[in-house]
Amino acid sequence: MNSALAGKWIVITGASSGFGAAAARAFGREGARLLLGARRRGRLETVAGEAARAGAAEAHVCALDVSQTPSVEAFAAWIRSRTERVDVLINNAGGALGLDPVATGKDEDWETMLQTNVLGVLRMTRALLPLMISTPGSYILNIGSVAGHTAYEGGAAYCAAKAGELQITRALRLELCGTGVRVGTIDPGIAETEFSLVRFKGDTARAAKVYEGVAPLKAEDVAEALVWAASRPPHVCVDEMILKCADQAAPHKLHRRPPADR
Ligand code: NDP
Ligand code: 8X3
Repeated sequence: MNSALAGKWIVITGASSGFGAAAARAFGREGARLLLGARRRGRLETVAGEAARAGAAEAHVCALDVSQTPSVEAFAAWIRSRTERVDVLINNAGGALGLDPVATGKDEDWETMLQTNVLGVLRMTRALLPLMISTPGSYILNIGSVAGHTAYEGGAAYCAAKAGELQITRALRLELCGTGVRVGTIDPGIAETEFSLVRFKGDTARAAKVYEGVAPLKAEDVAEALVWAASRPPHVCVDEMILKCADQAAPHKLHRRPPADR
């Protein structure tokens, strides 16, 4: 157990699957207190149980839709009813919808991507900032993506959203310098979670093809990076971290093993 995180209050958005769920289990192993949000409450309860069994001091869940301001405000009120401090906020909720070129892109996909990945981060941060400014050494950790650094075909809205997340992180870092609140972004490359299943709207075969022949990041790899960043001493801020699997040198440069070598 890393005593730096024992008993700390950790808020994780999008904790019902993927990176968020793995982070809940990983911070649980450190003995932290967890406040978990996402839309699928049943899945959240399962994750909270796993985190508690892993060693979390406390693990609580609340339904949250980061694309809706009233939902974010209600989530923040629920947090304030449980604690006067937030040590770490992990803005992880988000994802991609579709891989259409701009010419055939759909309004509803673009709107959802910008609502969750961009406005969700702004709303959640605004709602919890008072609790973080009053907590010495607190840390806002956003989940970006290599897509925020490098564009790819079919990714215009998602890449724009993650580039937006990166610039929000940078602006906040400047705004909060001197308050003691740290701000950083962890930007992963290809990782096997429900991300592609969501992007391709339940098409399991298309989602599986994304990872064919590569050894992608696991959700646990990203969770370990979050735990490492969050457990640095208060004078250290991990501003920006890009994390890719060895098989991915750039979004387009993926080493795929031939079937015989898998
Ligand atoms: P998952 O689809 O497994 O997890 C996404 C999480 O976000 C779920 O818990 C989902 O919960 C939650 N979520 C989505 N929309 C909302 C919403 N409106 N309000 C609240 N919660 C929401 O994918 P990942 O774990 O991979 O994705 C996590 C983050 O990592 C995302 O921001 C994604 O863009 C980013 N990312 C993913 C990469 C990858 O290759 N997997 C690489 C780089 C970044 P629910 O549906 O229950 O609301
Ligand atoms: C997810 C990684 O490369 O599919 O953010 O956009 S990628």
